[in-house]
Amino acid sequence: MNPLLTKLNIETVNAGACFGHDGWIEDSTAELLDSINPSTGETIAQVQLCSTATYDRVIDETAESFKTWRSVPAPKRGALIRDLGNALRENLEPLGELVSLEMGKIRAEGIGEVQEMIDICDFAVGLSRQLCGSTMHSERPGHRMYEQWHPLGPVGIISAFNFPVAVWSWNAALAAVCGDTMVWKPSPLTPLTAVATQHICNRVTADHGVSGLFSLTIGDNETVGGRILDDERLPLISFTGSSKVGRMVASRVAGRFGKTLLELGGNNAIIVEPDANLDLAIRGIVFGAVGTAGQRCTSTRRLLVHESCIDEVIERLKKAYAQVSIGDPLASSTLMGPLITPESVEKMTGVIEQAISEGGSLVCGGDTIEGQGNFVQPTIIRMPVQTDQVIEETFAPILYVIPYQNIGHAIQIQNSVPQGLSSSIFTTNLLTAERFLSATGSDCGIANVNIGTSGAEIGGAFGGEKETGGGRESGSDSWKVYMRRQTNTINWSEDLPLAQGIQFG
Ligand code: UN1
Repeated sequence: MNPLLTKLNIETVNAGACFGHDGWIEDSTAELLDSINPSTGETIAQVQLCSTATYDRVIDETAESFKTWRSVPAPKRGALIRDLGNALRENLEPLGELVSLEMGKIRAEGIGEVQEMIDICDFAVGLSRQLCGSTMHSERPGHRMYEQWHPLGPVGIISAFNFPVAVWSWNAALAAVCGDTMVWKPSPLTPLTAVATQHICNRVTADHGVSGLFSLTIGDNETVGGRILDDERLPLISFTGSSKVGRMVASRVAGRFGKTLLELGGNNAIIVEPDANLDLAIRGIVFGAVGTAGQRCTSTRRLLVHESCIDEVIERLKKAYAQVSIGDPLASSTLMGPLITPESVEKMTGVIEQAISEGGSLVCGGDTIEGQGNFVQPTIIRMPVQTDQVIEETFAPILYVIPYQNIGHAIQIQNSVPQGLSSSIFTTNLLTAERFLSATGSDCGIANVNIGTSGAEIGGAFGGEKETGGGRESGSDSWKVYMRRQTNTINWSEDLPLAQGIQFG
């Protein structure tokens, strides 16, 4: 057994389905899923894939539990999430290291991911006393109008490999304080971090005498994923993944009038103006493009540079890229770990070839790294214009650098992609910054000034427009999607006046 699992107090990792402390469902006939270390190709552990019967059992428990959880006062629900945050604090290092081991992001980012889980728990605890509705003035005498927010129901959470636990927590912490129970289908590429997180949840819910609040079903996309999408018992499906799959998810869930919260592809650009502080810009670009080996939804994929400074920016980036140490994500000197699968490496190679055939010239990188693991070089390609390949999201550390003539032109290039997640500008000119943030500026859900495209804090709403899917998770008022709104009109008069002044009879 991997020592990290021992540190996390996990004796058994086999079962792939669970609905609480006494709710692990062992199935000796189940197919096994390998959790593979992307740095070595070796199997870390095996997890049972959830069968149809097991899936149904878990959802029954999750739906049953909703009937009691929805009536627990919201601040009491917050107390459970406070304890979850504390349990995550206690497990910050081993869980963060497990994220690095299984997903391949470097240790600092693995721990950062667990910190993000702790942060959203803290946010949700405060929120549990602020699930506020509005009051409105009725047009009728002796009437009062207001709205209130009720728990919605059990939520299906389908998460991606790149943030194997944090994105679940954004949904889970909010859904829990909103009074919803939930079932989680993690990416089949990262089952082990999900099992570890479920164990942590189980200890906390057991302390509170709660079962069926956080449930787990590890399975393939069709058996478990498809069932979740079609399951009438789940009024909301939160899906993180590609725009292609998200399009299918949206229409399939809409077909049964379910709600979706979609976090799909990004093709995020940084604009560098001639007056930018280039020291800051270079650091922001390298973190955005190389961090997490380019496998964040928010990774910087396009760099739009004013033609007057593009040569200097490229030269400085080339130097910075030469310093990027690639290797074991758990080694303290490493800045970039592997890609998640050998297929991702193959995809990256093909995309680089295609970009070059569309007129791109390789500035640095471009190669895979021989030996064990899915290691590649971070790559910069200078493009004369934004070509067909550039407008597609590739989950790899490829940065396209494109020149522009003026800020209007830069904004036009930046918005001319199907995705609309994150964007940023480096400038010291107030007017340019404001123009970028205005209604005629960036069309993305996230627009930053003098910081990069990735690494958002949990306090703001996270998500984007167009093919990014329109969903908002995490901070601000994202909680509303996990609740149902009810408008109430109360007549405390002795009369029955109708709205719009209608006289009836
Ligand atoms: C993702 O890539 O799916 O803003 C989420 C960021 C992180 C979350 C990314 N806080 O880069």
